Amino acid sequence: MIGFVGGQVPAGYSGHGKRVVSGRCRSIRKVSMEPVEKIGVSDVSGLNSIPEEIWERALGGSKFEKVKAEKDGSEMWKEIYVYAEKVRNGEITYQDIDSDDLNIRYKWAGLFHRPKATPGRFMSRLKVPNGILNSEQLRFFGEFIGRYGDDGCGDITTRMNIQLRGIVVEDAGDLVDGLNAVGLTNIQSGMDNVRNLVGSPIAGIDPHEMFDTREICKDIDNYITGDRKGNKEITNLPRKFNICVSGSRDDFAHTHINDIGLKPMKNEEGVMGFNVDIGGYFSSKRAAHSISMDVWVHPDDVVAFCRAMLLVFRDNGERKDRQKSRMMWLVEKWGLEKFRSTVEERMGKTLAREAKAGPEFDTPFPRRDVLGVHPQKQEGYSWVGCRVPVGRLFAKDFFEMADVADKYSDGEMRLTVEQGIIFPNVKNEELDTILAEPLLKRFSPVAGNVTRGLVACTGSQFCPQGIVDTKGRAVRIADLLEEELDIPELVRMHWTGCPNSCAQVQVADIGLMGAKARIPGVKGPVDGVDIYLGGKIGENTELGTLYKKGVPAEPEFLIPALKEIMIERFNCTEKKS
Ligand code: SRM
Ligand code: SF4
Repeated sequence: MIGFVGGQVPAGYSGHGKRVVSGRCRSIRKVSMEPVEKIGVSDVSGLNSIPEEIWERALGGSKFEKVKAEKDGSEMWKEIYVYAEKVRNGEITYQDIDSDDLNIRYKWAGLFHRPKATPGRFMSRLKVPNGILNSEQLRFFGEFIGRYGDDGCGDITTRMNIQLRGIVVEDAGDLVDGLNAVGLTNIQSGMDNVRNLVGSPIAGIDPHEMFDTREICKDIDNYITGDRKGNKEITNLPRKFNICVSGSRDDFAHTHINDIGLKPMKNEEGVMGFNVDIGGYFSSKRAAHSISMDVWVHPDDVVAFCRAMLLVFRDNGERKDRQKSRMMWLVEKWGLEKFRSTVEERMGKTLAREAKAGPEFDTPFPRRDVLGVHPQKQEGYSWVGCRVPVGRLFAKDFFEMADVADKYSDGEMRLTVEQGIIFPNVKNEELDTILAEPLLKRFSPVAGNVTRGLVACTGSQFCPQGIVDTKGRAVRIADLLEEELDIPELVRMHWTGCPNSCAQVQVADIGLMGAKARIPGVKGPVDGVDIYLGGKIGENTELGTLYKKGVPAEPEFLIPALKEIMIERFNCTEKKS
């Protein structure tokens, strides 16, 4: 069992993940910035290649637009080194750092200050295109967070990505350099930048694969991050942006909730390319299912297509009201035809219309579960999918995962959007030994029908927007449900700490969104959840909708509410005692 199960949190944190570091984040004085020559990040002097008029428009926009216009976030690619040196030399503390740099612009260098839960410490969000890692990278994570003792940990995110925690200002440059040295980056991973490239977790090994997503995810990511040196062309988008590439009819990548979702389909000539869905997103005010753009894109054109989409969004997206600035709003403002033709113009190419699905698509294709042992398309080999309880990892876990990957998977390990891991390319004759590894007792390929579909966002333990604790609670409630009910089939339960829905409650069978609740006779609000039902994934997607508001999150209230739903809708029965 992991350290925070049962509502507890990792050692070194209080009940709300608060570390014993005193002081509030504040801006005392501006720190002078001498230019420094630093590692492989591109030259960020002067304004980047964003047209001047955008900067002018930005000045009339939201607070965040003003912060971006005052100084582009890409400046932090150098300035994090200056700040680190000054803190190391004792010239300043993190509290002296300009608050817009500390709390906003550091995110362009992949560093998120956690002022509420752990003042002075950062979370770093990486880029792991297609969720594929190697053992050297895993060991680097273990070593890096290991230096923070109980204050360091990591998470697998809902975009098959890694976040590391506990980082202090003086180590920021070491982290960026260290990641680069092992072939990774954390650049442009937060704020108004493109998020991690999601692909198929079983790309290249899947017997039902339509398109191997690995190379194309890497190619798009290389454009976005400028080959890990930073890409100034797209450092000032109106808002965040999500791209994913699906590899099979399972749609493991969730194309229906991304700004760009590429879905494999052969055209009339039998060439495999992509139909494109656009505009899917979640926010606290709106959950939008994507719509078809009615285009088919050849794999060779995918990077140019994504670039054209991003530049059209950059130059035309809403910059005043951040609640209306995701790409879907631009598509709706212009209408699909104008949107499509503007993208084609920017690309310098007319795109083919959407390819029609052949008769083979008439037979239903139930979405598969990647957890467990599955034969690969390569004869004699299998992948082993393991659950990591709510994605939380510690230094020891990273080292052990690296060892198992080296021993059985030629050093490779993959991540899933359900916050799990996959060891690919395991020889069938070695399955018994891998399954006997101590790591696989902790991160088991076999799990109960709630536990194996359990997803939880960061929640209030670290996230400044979190209304409730999620990860600890999710594990505890899942355990209780499995103790009390016979659950005949997978029930995908997602916990998200606030209405931003980072853990995608609208995708789940049962979604629990942090909210305040009332208990009759108890003064003041208590931690609670809004319950969502009806998310469908795979080939025929639907977004779940609100079913019940404000259920108190304590087991005595939540367990009966969930049991009622599971008995009525998921064929569950009470266990006989
Ligand atoms: Fe998210 C903001 C964590 C996936 C929608 N998200 C945040 C912040 C940065 C909030 C903050 O102030 O710090 C959270 C960092 C907390 C922390 O310390 O970890 C945060 N989001 C996460 C992660 C780590 C949840 C997880 O535990 O897995 C996921 C990281 C993915 C990655 O690797 O990049 C994560 N966030 C998502 C997703 C799911 C997805 O992409 O499939 C969504 C909904 C889909 C979408 O974006 O359309 C999502 N996060 C948001 C939003 C609402 C966006 C909007 O348009 O309003 C915010 C708030 C914002 O951006 O203003 C947000
Ligand atoms: Fe934080 Fe809310 Fe996202 Fe959870 S859903 S990580 S609480 S912003």
